[in-house]
Amino acid sequence: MSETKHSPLFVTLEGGEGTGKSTVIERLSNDLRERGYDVLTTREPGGSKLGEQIRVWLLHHKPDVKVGDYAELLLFLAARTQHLEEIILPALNHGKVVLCDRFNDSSVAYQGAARGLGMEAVEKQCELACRGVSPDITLFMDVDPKIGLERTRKTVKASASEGQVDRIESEELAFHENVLQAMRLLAKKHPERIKTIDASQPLDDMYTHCLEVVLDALEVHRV
Ligand code: Z5A
Repeated sequence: MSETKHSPLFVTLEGGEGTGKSTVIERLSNDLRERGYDVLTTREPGGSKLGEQIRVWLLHHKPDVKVGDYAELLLFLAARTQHLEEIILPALNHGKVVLCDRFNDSSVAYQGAARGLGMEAVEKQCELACRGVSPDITLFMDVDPKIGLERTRKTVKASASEGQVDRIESEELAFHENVLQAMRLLAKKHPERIKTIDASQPLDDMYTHCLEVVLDALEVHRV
């Protein structure tokens, strides 16, 4: 539908491991393209070439390479700044719908809350790194981490090409519970932006809710 004009929309998906973010992004991108939207899908850490290199340092580096908590935050933010400048902002400037798997809320929940660097302090650093750019809408996939981690482990086992569990994923359950509580706090703090999705529902029901939220947001941002 090349004639269709629509405004850019920056959508992020947030939540713990195995909460369905990648699955929802893939389905959303297909459905939105069928409806004539120009869609870019991307992820964090990653997105740009530099970001993908940083992803390896952060998630899959050798066990003898130490990454302190603050270094970890700065690496996520370095990847994000590059991702924003090189990929996300140009796509938005071309009027695309950008669907991004994780963004600032992950840093606030994982590094700010679960690593203990402070949620507000990390929120401020994220604002600086992104020069105030923020998603238009965020789908927060809310489910008990035990369920999410179990789903991920099953997926990894079923996939011959995937490696092992990554460095952050292998943190103990309490860490992932802290992440969930922090994301719930963020959803309360930013109710206009962050929409909570019950990710314990069957996949199709969960997806239907996500699609409704995004279509509503597209309607609100319509040219
Ligand atoms: N991190 C950070 O610390 N700070 C930051 O600033 C940023 C990230 C940006 C990135 O991991 C790690 O980096 C992450 C946070 C940290 N670590 N942790 N933990 P990643 O990119 O490798 O992976 P992920 O983002 O955490 O998620 P994932 O493993 O890719 O899962 P997902 O995308 O949310 O879920 P999925 O792959 O779509 O679904 C998993 C399986 O569950 C799959 O088989 C689905 O079919 C199934 N599924 C999904 N939903 C359902 C429902 N509702 N019912 C039944 N089955 C379902």
